[in-house]
Amino acid sequence: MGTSVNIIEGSQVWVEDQDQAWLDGQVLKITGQNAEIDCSNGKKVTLNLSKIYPKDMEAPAGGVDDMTKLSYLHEPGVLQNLKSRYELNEIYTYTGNILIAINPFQRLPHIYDGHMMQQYKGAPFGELSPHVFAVADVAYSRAMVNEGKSNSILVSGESGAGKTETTKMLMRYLAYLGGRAATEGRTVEQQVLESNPVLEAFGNAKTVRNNNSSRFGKFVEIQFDKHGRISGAAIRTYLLERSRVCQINDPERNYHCFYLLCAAPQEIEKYKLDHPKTFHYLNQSKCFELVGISDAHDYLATRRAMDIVGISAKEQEAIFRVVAAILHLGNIVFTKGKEVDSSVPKDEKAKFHLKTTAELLMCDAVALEDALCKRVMITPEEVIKRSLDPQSAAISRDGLAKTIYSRLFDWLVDKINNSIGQDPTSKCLIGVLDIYGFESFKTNSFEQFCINFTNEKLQQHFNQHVFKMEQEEYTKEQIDWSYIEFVDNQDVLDLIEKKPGGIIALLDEACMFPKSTHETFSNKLYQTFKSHKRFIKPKLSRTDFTIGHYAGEVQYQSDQFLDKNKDYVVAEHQELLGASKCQFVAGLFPPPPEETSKSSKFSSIGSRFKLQLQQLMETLNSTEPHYIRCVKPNNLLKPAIFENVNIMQQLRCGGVLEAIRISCAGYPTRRAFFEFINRFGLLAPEALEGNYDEKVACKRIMDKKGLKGFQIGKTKVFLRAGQMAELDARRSEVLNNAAKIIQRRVLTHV
Ligand code: AD9
Ligand code: MG
Repeated sequence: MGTSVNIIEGSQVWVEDQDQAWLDGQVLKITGQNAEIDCSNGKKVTLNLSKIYPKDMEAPAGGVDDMTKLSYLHEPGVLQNLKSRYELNEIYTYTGNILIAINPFQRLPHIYDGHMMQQYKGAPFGELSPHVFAVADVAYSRAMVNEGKSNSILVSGESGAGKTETTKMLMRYLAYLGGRAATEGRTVEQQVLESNPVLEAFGNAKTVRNNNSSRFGKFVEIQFDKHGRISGAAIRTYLLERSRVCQINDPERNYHCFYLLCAAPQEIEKYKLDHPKTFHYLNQSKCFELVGISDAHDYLATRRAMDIVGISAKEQEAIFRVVAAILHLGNIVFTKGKEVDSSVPKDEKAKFHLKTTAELLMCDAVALEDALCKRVMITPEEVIKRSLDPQSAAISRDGLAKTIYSRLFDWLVDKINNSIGQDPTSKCLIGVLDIYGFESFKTNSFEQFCINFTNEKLQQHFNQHVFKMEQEEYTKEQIDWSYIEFVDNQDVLDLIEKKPGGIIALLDEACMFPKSTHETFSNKLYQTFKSHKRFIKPKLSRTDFTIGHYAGEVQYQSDQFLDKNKDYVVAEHQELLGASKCQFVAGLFPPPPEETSKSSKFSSIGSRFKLQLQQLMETLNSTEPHYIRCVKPNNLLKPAIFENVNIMQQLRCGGVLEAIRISCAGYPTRRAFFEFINRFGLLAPEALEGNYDEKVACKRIMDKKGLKGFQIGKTKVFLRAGQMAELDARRSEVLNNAAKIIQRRVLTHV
């Protein structure tokens, strides 16, 4: 994107800066390829011309609502534009068809109210200020006009960037467009909307990045009938974080539902509950309450939402009974038993929790203890019951808690889907995707691996789409353009998902082979991908591996990969709960399907996830996509703080810069003929004499200035990156000279 020919002494420019990402300043002196710059913060720096970018001095103070309107499409220009808009609480900006949304971290007045919805309804795209409603409106009208072509809205961004809030806004707007006049009873759109609080109560938790972080991915498909009314919906969820149920870090929280239940006075006695600090699954962190949130209030709100989505009172009772049972289960602490390597509940308290858990799950207490503390071993000769030591018993207990919880979550999703109902005749669908963004932490495990895999998939989809849109614009203007290269991430995807031989396949192999450890698994990776461009073996570790993702390198710790990839339920647990006297609990543990062969029994989280993603991509590929990129302006979760470096990084990861790069590789700046002539006519006044043809005049201006590679379309001039800046530089020379001449004249007259 760099252009330097147009930078002269006195030019206003942007220079790269470690702390601020970009600093503005003025060029003092140019010596050869180096420029000395006086930065606005007082710093003086000398940099190679290729490292500095011209600053657009004519950019409007409040920014432009679409990046493609920027004269200079480069990183600092993009950042400056977002910043000046954010200062005015303009949180939405387009980059062509992509909507960038910067989290305001405060309720902005009126921007989502009924009046706003009314305004956006049917308004041509781009006529009103950028908004989520505008994106939803395009999706809806395209879907309705173009019957048979589904639309999807893909919302992405890092944790806390505002994906879920944005998704809810989109759903509200679609419900408004496709809703019926208020009638008695539940309507489909009401059910669709109320599915959100239910899923959030069970699938969201406070993390350090977001007080209401979704710990699962979600694709909601809203179906419309031929009159444009919502007629059904389907919710698909992805990869709920299971480990959180029994392990949390300070100052995070477990899933909201646990705290909601402990705060409900009417339930405490029934389920023998107490303050969250008395439960092991909750007290590993000292955070119990959330500022500004009443768990007791949210409990009632969740129950109301459950009513609306069609979960019966009896089912609700069972759901919360299971939630309580998980809390009690976590408090069953083990100690060594009489025999070697055996375990028993530690004390009276542990026995109380064991008994309570069994009561709530309606299963036999002795059978529960056995299921936790013993394992049945089947050898060719006999069947023996082996005892587990206290540590293994605790692992067994946590495994049970995770299985129950994730099945409960899946049950809720199924129930909501069944109760809302599908419209098999619907030809018009709008899908909304709210899925975790790229993650790179200090330690990265299997979850990050899956999440980043998802993002690679979506990134490929995004690139291909942006690319296609560019091409379409060029075709429309009938200009020829040769194929422009863009960075394809197919090589990373192959590394991860190729069958056979990709990381997921190798992981599955390792999981099937009883003697594997994470060491043998890592070694296998090192051998296999020794010369893979995207795979790196870190120097200081013998089991970590690094993947060069499109958004940056991530180093993964392999030690829990095998365990986390294995997807099986301990047979004893299955048997115990399958026999529960509570129909609801037993229903969560249906008898496993008859095994046909040993190998078909093996199922892994990684492979299942890969399959789910494949299906998602197939769905998305059959839709017309719309993209919303959410950006988190700071890590303090506070309004009005705009952290340059942080935001730049997200624009990079979200592919916004890549989209800009793709566009820069072609003809990033377009100007209608008359606009172009108004601005640059003075560079070739002779071209504008008499009755001139606009098209010819534009070409003459360009030719006179010796510019090459541009294109003249049907209505617009298409400029290569940097050409606009160059024309501007020539233009200011002309203006300066004119000013000097006038000045001289004035002086000589005095
Ligand atoms: V995560 O990956 O699920 O951890 P999200 O979903 O991207 O994350 P979320 O939508 O939950 O983030 O937004 C985080 C918080 O930012 C919300 O709880 C709000 O307090 C705040 N937020 C986000 N968007 C808006 C908005 N448009 N207006 C006001 C907002 N506040
Ligand atoms: Mg979320």
